[in-house]
Amino acid sequence: MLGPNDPCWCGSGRKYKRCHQPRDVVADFGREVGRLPSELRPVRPGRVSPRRSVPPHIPRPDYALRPDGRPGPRPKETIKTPEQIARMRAACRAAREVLEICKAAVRPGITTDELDRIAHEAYIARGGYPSTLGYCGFPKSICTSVNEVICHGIPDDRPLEEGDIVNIDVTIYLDGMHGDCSETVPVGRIDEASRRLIEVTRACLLAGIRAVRPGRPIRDIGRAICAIAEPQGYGVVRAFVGHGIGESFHMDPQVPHYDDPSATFIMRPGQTFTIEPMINQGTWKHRSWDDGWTAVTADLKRSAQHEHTVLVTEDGAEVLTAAPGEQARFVAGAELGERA
Ligand code: EYL
Ligand code: CO
Repeated sequence: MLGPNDPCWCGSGRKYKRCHQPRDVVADFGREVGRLPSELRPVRPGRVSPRRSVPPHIPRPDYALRPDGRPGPRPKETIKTPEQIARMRAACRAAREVLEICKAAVRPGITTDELDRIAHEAYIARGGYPSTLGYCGFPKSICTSVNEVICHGIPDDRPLEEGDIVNIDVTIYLDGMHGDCSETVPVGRIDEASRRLIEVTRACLLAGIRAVRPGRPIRDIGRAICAIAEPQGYGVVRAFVGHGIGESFHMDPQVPHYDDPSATFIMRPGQTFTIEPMINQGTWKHRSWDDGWTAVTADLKRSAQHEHTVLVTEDGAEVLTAAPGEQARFVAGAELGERA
């Protein structure tokens, strides 16, 4: 428990009483009486339910067989064969199905732990393993990131409230491949600023996908995302990046969502990676909860994220985790009238 004269938790270097304490006192009171609108109340860690089991007939990724949850050596090859791409398509389609099932269950009053249970059963029904379960020790089958939580929120007993926003991040391991996608969705009616945040984040993901083109550096993706977010005053998270994905949950390349001059990796047909911009209403800086997993915005303003797994094609990108009715094939430059 912080005393008034301790340094503030936000890292400003100021005394707590001169910094975030007044706001925290109001927020804690509002939480108790349940009257402050949810956009003014910080999320607090809840109770995490016991680990769910996965039937023995479901094949597991290597890390799920180790006590520390650490993955073994990752493949160096980033270009997938047609046979691997076919298995990626199936895993990504299944991930999308699980995400749609979770989204349909979101309503005021449901706990994020209940969403985790729904997801857990949906993975197993498809013959898949929940990739996050045990990954580096992560305790649950999805990530649920509410309001100012940027990513890696752990499902717990907190009921979702009208006015919240929640990101649900689903990854399945199916037939030897991981497929990864997430969306931030509203809980009931939300305020206009949150609605705009979600919309801008979607535009950022789309801009990132449109920047995928063989022969180009992966830096193009983050540059395109920043060009949408920053002029409108939003912060683009730097600490968490998209990642190559396939037989490994996490492999080369890294996919920054900001304009990173060191992101010189050249995109080639057959590569698969995630694009998963995290966009903040305020600062791009983050803090971590004591649980060691949950990342929140340093100013406690809200954060949204949308994530797809994409395949680099001969002329652009294929979105492997596209929702039903969502555009899946992108030809780079086509919207500019260029030749493919
Ligand atoms: C587990 C491991 C630190 C996730 C993703 C959960 C969290 C924090 C270490 C990637 C890597 C989700 O869904 C993901 N990317 O889109 N690790 C992940 N963990 C974890
Ligand atoms: Co993910």
